[in-house]
Amino acid sequence: MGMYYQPEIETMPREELRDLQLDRMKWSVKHAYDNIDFFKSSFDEAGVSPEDLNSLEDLAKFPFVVKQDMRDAYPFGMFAVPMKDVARIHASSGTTGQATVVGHTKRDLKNWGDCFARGIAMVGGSDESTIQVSYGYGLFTGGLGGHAGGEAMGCTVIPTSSGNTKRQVQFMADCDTDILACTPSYALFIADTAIEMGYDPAKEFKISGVICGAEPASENMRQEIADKLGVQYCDVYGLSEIMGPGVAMECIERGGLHIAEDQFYCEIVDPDTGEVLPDGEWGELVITTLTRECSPLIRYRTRDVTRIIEQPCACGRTHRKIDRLRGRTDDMLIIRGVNVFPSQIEQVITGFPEIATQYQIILTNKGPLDHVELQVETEPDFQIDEVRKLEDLKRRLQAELKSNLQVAVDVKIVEPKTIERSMGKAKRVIDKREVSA
Ligand code: DLL
Repeated sequence: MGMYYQPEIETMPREELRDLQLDRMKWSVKHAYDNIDFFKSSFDEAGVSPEDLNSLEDLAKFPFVVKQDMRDAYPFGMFAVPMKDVARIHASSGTTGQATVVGHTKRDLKNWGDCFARGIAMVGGSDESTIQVSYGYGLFTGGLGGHAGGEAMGCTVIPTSSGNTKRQVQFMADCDTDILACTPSYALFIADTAIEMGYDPAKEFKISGVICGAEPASENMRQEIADKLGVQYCDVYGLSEIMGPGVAMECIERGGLHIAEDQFYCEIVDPDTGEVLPDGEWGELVITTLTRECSPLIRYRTRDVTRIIEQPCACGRTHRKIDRLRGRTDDMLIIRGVNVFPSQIEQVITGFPEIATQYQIILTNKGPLDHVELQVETEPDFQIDEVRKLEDLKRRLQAELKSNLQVAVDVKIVEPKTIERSMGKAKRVIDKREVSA
């Protein structure tokens, strides 16, 4: 077992950890009930009160809170502390509807930094490491979350934020970056840019770890990033409503992300019935914050699909893991009645060495029938002008997609670098379907 950032918490015996969780959960539930009107009315309506919580399992008696509830409370209706104690606010992008605002006290920010710092330790980082934070800074939680983690660990932090990709590469090369934190799509873009600039980052750069999250990445995409940069890949999960990056992070053993269980209690529920599912079953992740002062959330429905993995981890950490995220219940595409996650499409295309990892799905409909176009790029060394080879590639890819997804996909192969690159979360799906009356 290596050196950990907070070993006394991360390797706590499970019984002790559960006791700690229950104490904190009692505090959090009461804190929410006493200080936030929404929780008072929602608990009252469901006929439960904070006194009904006597075991961790009792939490299932409490009602859920969803994103819309937070929107309705915009901007500060769900804050449990007076404004003078609010050190910072963040907001979700709000591309669909009203943004949601989340507040953090000083202590909330400290806990957040500590959570992210555990991930830095998971990729072998220490106070001697240099971390380059290439998540966007601002209302999005990636930049400042990664930044807080680097500072908590005592790293040298390079706050490049996202954008200006050649300069990102230059900093990595010149400042001996050890750890890069950014979205997987941006990590790949940075790696490709470095290669284009004539570097072999896996050999020439000091970098040894990436902390990537904010969007799903297929196994092959992770492998491509790890190979091109020559790094250990740590998947980091989080969401602005609950905190930001650092809710769960992946250690060197892989096979799932350790939940920061001293800070968050996770349940998996059936997305349709809301019933709590046993460990190991796939369903929707529901999170309860255990320590948050400004924006406590009791049973927040994330819409993210995963499962809990309970076997002990060889790294020594006792915090349970969630499996890598499959996608969101609301990202799931229903194409001709079939459920399809964009990540399934990604998994298929990354199995074709001739095809680059960038892709875009364009959905249209003619009458009642959905039409799916998948745009993919060839790798730069593929002879795209050889028509027969191209036709053959297209046919094989279409067949593979059809057998994996059970849906016909119209593949359009385009030249390298045609599809727009993302410096944050990639936009994989363009849905132009008109809803029929
Ligand atoms: O994306 C926070 C974050 C920043 C996480 C940087 C990791 C790294 P939001 O913008 O609120 O917050 O989006 C949260 O992104 O509900 C998931 O659907 C998705 N997501 C986050 N991390 C992962 C991951 C940030 N590791 C939403 N794998 C979440 C897959 C992820 N999806």
